[in-house]
Amino acid sequence: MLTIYSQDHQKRDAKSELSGGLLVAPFEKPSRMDFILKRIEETTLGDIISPSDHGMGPILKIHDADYVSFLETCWDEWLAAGNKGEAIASSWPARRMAQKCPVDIDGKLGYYSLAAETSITQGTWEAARASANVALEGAHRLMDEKAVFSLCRPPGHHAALDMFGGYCFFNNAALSAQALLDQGARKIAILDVDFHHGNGTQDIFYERDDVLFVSLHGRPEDEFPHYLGYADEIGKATGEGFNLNLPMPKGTGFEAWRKMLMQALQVISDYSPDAVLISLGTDTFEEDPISSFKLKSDDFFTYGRDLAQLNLPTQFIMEGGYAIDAIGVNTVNVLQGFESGANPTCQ
Ligand code: FKS
Ligand code: ZN
Repeated sequence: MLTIYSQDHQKRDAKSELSGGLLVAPFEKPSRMDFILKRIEETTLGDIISPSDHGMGPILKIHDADYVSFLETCWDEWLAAGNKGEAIASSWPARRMAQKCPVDIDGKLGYYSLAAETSITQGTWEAARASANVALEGAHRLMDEKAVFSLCRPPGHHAALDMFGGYCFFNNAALSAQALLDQGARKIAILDVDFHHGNGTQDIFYERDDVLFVSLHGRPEDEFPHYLGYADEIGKATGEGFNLNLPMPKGTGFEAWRKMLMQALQVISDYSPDAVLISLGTDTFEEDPISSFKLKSDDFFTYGRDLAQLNLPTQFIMEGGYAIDAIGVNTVNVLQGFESGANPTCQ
């Protein structure tokens, strides 16, 4: 399988994440990519290529222009205001307050974010742009390849039209889905298997029927992003019936998870899309430090093979996964499982 990767992700190297009342070293760190790359090389999964620059056009089809310029200038504005640490939001336009974007950088940070754990730092913009290019290059390559792996970092599925947070800035899966439609696809399915609900992806396509969004995740009663991901969110207007949430309780193991996956695959198959995008987070692993499902390393291979049953052009887009020692094996297991299912003779 072809992998697309840019080392520019390293420019996102935040020092602080607000967690448990402390500023800790971020879980979403550059070395995650090193472990995945090492495993790709060990297993000779296939070539690794760099993306070309797809420009701002595709990004502006998904994200609000003022939000995009906020991301570009945030760090400089934060410094210009005399701040010493990383840019972190600390107030929000909550219920019954005006939903107007302020001029002050503290006000803007809250206006354009959904959570406080994610700081904006020098280099975040460049890394987010590179990650978007990795996704967009994958969409482009899917014209000739049966399957591609966009090794995106920073991740994307929490990012919405005009919001960052949950370590995400641009919604890489949404960018790719839109690019595929613009290349001539009629319908795209996005299957989000990250432990966390892909609130951004859901929100972006909520009123559309040309992108089906299906997500398996920790239920919002228990888990981040807390305020979206319920089973009764089924889409709206033209999009009604094209959003499926499959929330699961803490402690969910592979057997129960796989039953939900089968349901997801049936719905996707009935939709008969031209391609499927997998928002691939491997934070469903039993040892993940911030999640609560119980998948084991072998389970990732098994479900990778299940995904091949769809028999569709497939783009894997990297999202979360924080058990650093196992992230390479778990992630590549999905890809190898997929290949074993796509070519049953080369097991
Ligand atoms: C733990 C609080 C965790 C933030 C969780 C962010 C998850 C990000 C992700 C992505 F794929 F986007 F990277 N709060 N006490 O894994 O969904
Ligand atoms: Zn996650």
